[in-house]
Amino acid sequence: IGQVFAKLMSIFGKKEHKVIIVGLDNAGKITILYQFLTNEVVHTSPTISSNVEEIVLQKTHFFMWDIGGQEALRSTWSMHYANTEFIILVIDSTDRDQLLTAREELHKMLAHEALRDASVLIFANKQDMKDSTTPVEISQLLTLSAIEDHPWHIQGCCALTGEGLRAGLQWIQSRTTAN
Ligand code: G3D
Repeated sequence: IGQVFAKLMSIFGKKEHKVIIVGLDNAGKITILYQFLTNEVVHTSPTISSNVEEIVLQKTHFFMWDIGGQEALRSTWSMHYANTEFIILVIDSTDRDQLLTAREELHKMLAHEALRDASVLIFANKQDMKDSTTPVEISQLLTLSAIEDHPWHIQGCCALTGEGLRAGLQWIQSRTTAN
């Protein structure tokens, strides 16, 4: 059993939880989720809505979708906001052009009443690439310091190897025990 998966279970194993995973297309969401789910049977419900995927792992529900560029689909996202404890935003650190879109989407989500109690973990993914932007710089480009009413944390990672994912989950764990 993978270390990342073991960490995930130690955090989410016992109670009902809800986590939203978002990011632009190609950011690395599925790759991260696979690292979370090593060797575990998962149930995916294919049609909650056309663009939202729900992955259920024991009692934790992960809702995942692509942000950006799909105005018509936006209205379906907020259906999944209620009772969300954590939002995981995945950033492709090699794609600076997309950061502005990610920033707008993040701040828009956080302004939503139904997400008022959610904490935000940002994975600055693809740190293995030599042209990747550092987590510190991404934090500035996303204006994370302007987020005052939600706990947030940014973590560099490489979803291909799993590096950094446990550290991110560690922060989530510190939030679940803080609450
Ligand atoms: P998405 O679910 O957000 O759309 P995916 O993104 O998880 O499908 O990943 C998109 C592509 O990025 C994949 O490449 C995947 O292997 C790659 N990728 C994800 N994480 C990393 C990383 O940390 N480093 C590097 N170098 N690549 C990563 P393909 O070629 O399969 O489309």
